[in-house]
Amino acid sequence: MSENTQSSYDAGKIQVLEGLEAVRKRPAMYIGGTDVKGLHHLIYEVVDNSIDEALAGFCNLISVKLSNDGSVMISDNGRGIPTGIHKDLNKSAVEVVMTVLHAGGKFDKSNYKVSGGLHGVGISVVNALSSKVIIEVKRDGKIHKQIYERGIPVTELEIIGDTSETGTKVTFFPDSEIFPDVNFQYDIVVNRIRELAFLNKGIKIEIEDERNDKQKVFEFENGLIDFVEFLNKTKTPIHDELISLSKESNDVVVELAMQYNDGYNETFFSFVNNINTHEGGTHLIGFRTALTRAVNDYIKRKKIGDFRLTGEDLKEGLAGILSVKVQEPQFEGQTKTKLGNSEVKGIVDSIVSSELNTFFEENPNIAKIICDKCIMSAKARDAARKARELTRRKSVLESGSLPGKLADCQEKDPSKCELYLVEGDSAGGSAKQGRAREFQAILPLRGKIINVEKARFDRIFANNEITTMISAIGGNVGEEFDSSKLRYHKVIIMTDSDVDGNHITTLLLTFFYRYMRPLIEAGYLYIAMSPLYRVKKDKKFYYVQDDKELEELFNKIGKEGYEIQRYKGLGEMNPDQLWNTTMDPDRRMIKKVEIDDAIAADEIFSILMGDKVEPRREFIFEHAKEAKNLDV
Ligand code: 0RA
Repeated sequence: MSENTQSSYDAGKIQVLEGLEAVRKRPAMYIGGTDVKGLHHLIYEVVDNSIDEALAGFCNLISVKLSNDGSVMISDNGRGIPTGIHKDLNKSAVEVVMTVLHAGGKFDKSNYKVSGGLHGVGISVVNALSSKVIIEVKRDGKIHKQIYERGIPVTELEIIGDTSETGTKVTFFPDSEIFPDVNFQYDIVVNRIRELAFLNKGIKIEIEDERNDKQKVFEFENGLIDFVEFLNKTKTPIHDELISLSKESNDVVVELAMQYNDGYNETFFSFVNNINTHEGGTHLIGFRTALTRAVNDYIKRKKIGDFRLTGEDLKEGLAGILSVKVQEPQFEGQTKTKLGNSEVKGIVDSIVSSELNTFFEENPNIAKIICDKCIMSAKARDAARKARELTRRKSVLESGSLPGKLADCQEKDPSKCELYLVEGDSAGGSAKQGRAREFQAILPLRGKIINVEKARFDRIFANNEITTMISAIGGNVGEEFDSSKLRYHKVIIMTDSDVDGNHITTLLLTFFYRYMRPLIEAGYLYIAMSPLYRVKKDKKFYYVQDDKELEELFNKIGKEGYEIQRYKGLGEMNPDQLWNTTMDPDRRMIKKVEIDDAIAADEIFSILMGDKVEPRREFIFEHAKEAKNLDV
């Protein structure tokens, strides 16, 4: 090795170490965080590389295995990472991919890389954040293997056998020095892998969980069409044939599948380069513009009536997926899930417009069904608006006055204020007496809360409990939601821990999910965990949430000389007890409501609260162990 090569080699080595060290110091910058989400991101990062290989046309099988020893193995039948020495960096291409940040593009720039745009940082980040990685490459007739620890190679790239196959296999152990919890959850991985299989038709993706002996295989011949059928599985479609298209223009691939159902909610998800664009963006605007215009034009052309529909009118009962693939996506927004590329709007608009016009002309029956549905939605919206205007004076919603049932707090700064939504008058009374009135407000809910999954907004907003809640919380609902008008930054659902209580909690969660989702996304919605038992021993009180905790307490304090009280409901607690157990910020347990996976959440709410019985039975059967108290 010449002196010159030696020094550039060392320089390269130092750069690699600095790069990997940076990843270990600030993992959040590369994978978003070290929570459960960040942990699972490691799997997606590797799988994305295999998906890229498949999209380039060289791979059609990807396997993921969650193993007993805590590792994850991801293998594919692609070309295999090149094993030859990279001239500039003086090491094998495998080692470059494994140790250099953003090495992906260093090989063939011609490659059409679309997956993994969100973080898209590459396998080197997974390597840096794993206590150990084993990589095996089958290529050029040989099996090559190398081992890394915390990003640093501990063996050479060795040839360990012969093979006639090609492919890449990555096995990694997430580093417990980085991740507080290194337990992978089968359901989370399954949901993402299913989604990837829907979005990239023809790729077979297998998952196996050795720890619980579970496995699944996903392969969808019809891609997005299968995806929309999956979304509508828990609903009742109003036309048989789906609308679908797949077109490319100016290097942007646009794919769409949609189908209306008889429900009132929209179940529409948009993706850019396989990433769920929760915050929407130019592609979604292009789609909505085209859909609204196509339906309005059809209504006019066929003289169906004198209506001018808005984008809102077209959402009712719409299930669909819009998936675009863009060469250089610009992600914006708070969570970097909003597409910013302005050129994409026009491209999607023009493709969707021309395809929809053709579809409507060729399928007049379906076109008519969709127009009728949207017109009905527009009429209901119009009637609701007129009714509101007539009763404006009386309406709590618009008068700006607060509901009489609300016991408000003294503090006015929303970031310091809490609102307890309390089941029943008796618990409401105790909560009003027991609370810290400076910053805690109480709203007792006594009437029936409407099931928003089965009603249109006109009926929903005629429901007393719903309107009082909306005016107490401030910030409005739906399209008009404005977080700057919220009166509390903690809204805490407090119900009994029994069947009725769980039912009310689910009804409230469904309402917040469908009509105030930004409140959940901001992390402002909580569930209070009230205790089931109070144990008294040696003049000390212990509050425990369930039987398991009770067992643990007995292990600690012994099983003799104690008194035990089982709480039947919140109403049985006196104001002091309620404060001590469930409301005192220093002692209470509250659970933040989070939606990690909007598609799974939609499925759960429509299963639990929708009107199809069969999926509900299946769901309860599958989840019976986790949710003994689930009442539907
Ligand atoms: C660099 C270059 C080539 C393929 C890959 C990387 C590659 C990476 C991964 C990661 C997981 N599976 C993968 N499969 C392939 C192109 C190789 C060539 O030109 O033959």
